[in-house]
Amino acid sequence: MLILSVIVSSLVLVAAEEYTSAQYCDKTTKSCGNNDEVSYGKKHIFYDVNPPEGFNLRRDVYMRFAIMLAEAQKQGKDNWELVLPPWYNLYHWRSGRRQPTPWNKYFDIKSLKSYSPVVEMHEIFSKTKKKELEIDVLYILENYENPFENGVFNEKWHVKGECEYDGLYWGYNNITAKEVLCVQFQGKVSQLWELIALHPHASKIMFTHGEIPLHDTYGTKSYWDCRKSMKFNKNLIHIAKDYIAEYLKCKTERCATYLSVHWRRQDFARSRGNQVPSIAGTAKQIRKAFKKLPDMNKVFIATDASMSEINKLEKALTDYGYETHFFLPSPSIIEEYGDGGIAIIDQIISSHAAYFIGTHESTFTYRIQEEREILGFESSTTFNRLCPDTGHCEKSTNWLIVD
Ligand SMILES: Nc1nc2c(ncn2[C@@H]2O[C@H](COP(=O)(O)OP(=O)(O)O)[C@@H](O)[C@H]2O)c(=O)[nH]1
Ligand SMILES: *[C@@H]1O[C@H](CO)[C@@H](O)[C@H](O)[C@H]1NC(C)=O
Ligand SMILES: [Mg+2]
Repeated sequence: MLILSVIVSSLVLVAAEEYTSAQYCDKTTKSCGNNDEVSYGKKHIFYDVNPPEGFNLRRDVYMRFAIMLAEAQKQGKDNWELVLPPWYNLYHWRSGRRQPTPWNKYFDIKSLKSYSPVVEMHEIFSKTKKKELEIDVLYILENYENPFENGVFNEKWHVKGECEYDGLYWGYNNITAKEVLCVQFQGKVSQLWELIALHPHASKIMFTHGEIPLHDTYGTKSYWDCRKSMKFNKNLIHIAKDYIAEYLKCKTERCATYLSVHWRRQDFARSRGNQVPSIAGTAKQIRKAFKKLPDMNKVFIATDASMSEINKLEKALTDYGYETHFFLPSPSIIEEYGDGGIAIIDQIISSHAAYFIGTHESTFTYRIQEEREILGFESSTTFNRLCPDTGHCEKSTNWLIVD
């Protein structure tokens, strides 16, 4: 009994000590604890995403973390910053950009920062005195084998123990982790604070598989506030607007001169063949939409299709009498912005069209629809989809903006 109480009280003491030193670390701008580098009083959350996931799902994962940090900040927890994971080796990006790319290439960082405490990786590097950046704790998130135990989805997590990280640290070979833990996780992203609290000394915590934690709330005001802050890099906006003015003859935010289509092909055409239309079927559906838009005959197609598919669709639409446009980047734009930038330009041009038709269940399409909600388009011009040639065609969900 006596022994037990001694153990308990010394545990309490240790915990108290940890608490004070953590407090001290937060306030100082110099080195603290066992951490021999300048941390300017901030702690950092890093994350990465399952490698095969594309750009637009990653934008959604960003929002989960950005909202988590912004909400914490509102509640006075203001010592954490989110490190923007550089873009590296994306599965769909075949040309250009083999180096880890910072977020400012694609987004307006000032605008991101106006919503949530985010920093670029190079800001962290520039404050790191050592040759390597050391993550204190790296959590490898895993799904539970059975998310519906006893038929219910409960929020929970379970640290399985130490394990190995075989990821790429966003393409950098000078990042390491002191401790790597595998943890099963299901539920909302804010539940990650519980994992963070297990390591009061840690100032750099990383999560892999950032796509596993879910939005705390989807489609609420915080969701849209965050979404509105995700403005694109100004140069990309300029390129898109110049194109719209020159080829689509529009100089306003909500154009009345063209219809746009997100025609998702590649892996969608291969693995969801019965959910996407044929080339002829696509042209027919565009013709049907034009019937509702008298006096309009310009169509802009955003697509990841091959050149031969593009030529076939263009021919079919031209035969119907429509003026058909695709954004064909110059070599210098490809060099400067790569496939990621070109995809964003396609998205911006699609966003401003009088009428939009997207691809079912494509996050690329979802992001265009959100942009159109922000621009104030009538939702009937936005939540339209290409249907398969035959069979059932489920209606698009209308994700309406909340101001
Ligand atoms: N330029 C361009 N690229 C596209 C288009 N559609 C898809 N892609 C590329 O394919 C990727 C698809 O992945 P993701 O963004 O996750 O969207 P999802 O797979 O359609 O949900 C995009 O990030 C682009 O790199 C398009 O219309 N234009
Ligand atoms: C790690 O490598 C990258 C790319 O070479 C470099 O920009 C960065 O400064 C390095 N980080 C550190 C802490 O030395
Ligand atoms: Mg995808």
